[in-house]
Amino acid sequence: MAEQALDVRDFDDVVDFVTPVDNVFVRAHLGVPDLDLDSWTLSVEGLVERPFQLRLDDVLALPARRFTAFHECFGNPFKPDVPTRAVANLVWTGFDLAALLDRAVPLASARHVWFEGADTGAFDGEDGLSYVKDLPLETARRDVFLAYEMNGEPLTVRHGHPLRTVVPRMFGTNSVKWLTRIILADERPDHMFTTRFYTRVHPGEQTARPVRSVDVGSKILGPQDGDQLSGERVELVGRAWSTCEVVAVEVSVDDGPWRPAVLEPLGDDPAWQPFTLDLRLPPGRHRIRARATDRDGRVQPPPGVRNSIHEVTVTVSDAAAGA
Ligand SMILES: Nc1nc2c(c(=O)[nH]1)N[C@H]1C(S)=C(S)[C@@H](COP(=O)(O)O)O[C@H]1N2
Ligand SMILES: [Mo]
Repeated sequence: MAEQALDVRDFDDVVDFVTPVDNVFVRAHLGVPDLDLDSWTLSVEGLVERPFQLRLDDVLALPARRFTAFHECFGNPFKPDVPTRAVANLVWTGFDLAALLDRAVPLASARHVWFEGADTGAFDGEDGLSYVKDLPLETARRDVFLAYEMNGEPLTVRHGHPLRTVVPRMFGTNSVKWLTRIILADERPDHMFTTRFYTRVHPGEQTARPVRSVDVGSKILGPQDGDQLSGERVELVGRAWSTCEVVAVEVSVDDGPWRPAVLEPLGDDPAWQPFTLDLRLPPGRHRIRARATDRDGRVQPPPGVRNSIHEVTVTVSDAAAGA
């Protein structure tokens, strides 16, 4: 039951720089809520001098900004080491959380910001849950964005209508959909999605940390796994992303040497970076792998880890011989 609710819809990868809304993965652990927009409010409460509530019109009237950011799911919380490679790149419109914090005026005792969505239900045997995430106050002030549009259109119901958080360069689990409450507190919430799931122990560490900053990653979007190709000349196309700029993507065919792909530099926005490489593949089956390295020196690891090197297997038909 709970696992069913994880993937509400399959998605097909496309090579577009901005992922069309219909091709974006959907995650809803408690199901998709049915909201009444007339009564919807966003409240800012807890350890603040001036708690307040906003209606949708108030939200839409705030000064807006827009940017492009990649959006990546951490993966199945029950299988944190298994790659799911659910990633998209989206244009978000909205405003910074900082504007709301300035208006509410956090008390000196406020250390954490909790974000709660309107969806409620059961997960992993516990009923009556809501979806809650949290960030340290300073991180939230710097990084959290509140979005009401995806790709220039109002958020669809599945993607969090009318308002969600977006936290660029953090895993999608931190971006709370159907947002209704922002709570300032002096401690972290002990909750299904904050301290039980979506935590991990990093190599060389003993204690689990919440799943926040993304790992370095890359994905081959063309050709796709299982493709039958009719020509020997193949343009490999993919995308790479990390918490900082990806400085190299290397490609290996059939266990051959790693060759550098042509990689676009990171622009002003926290978007993903396209890479391409022209390949010549003789007829037969071929395994193509891509491996990204970021400016901090992090490299995509071998299989067994959620962000392991991405590989696809394609077949070039015999008819292509001599083409
Ligand atoms: N309220 C709420 N927000 C949520 C979730 C959820 O189940 N409920 N799932 C999270 C997870 S795990 C991910 S990856 C992203 C997915 O956003 P999307 O469905 O718009 O792609 O939403 C996050 N925000
Ligand atoms: Mo996720």
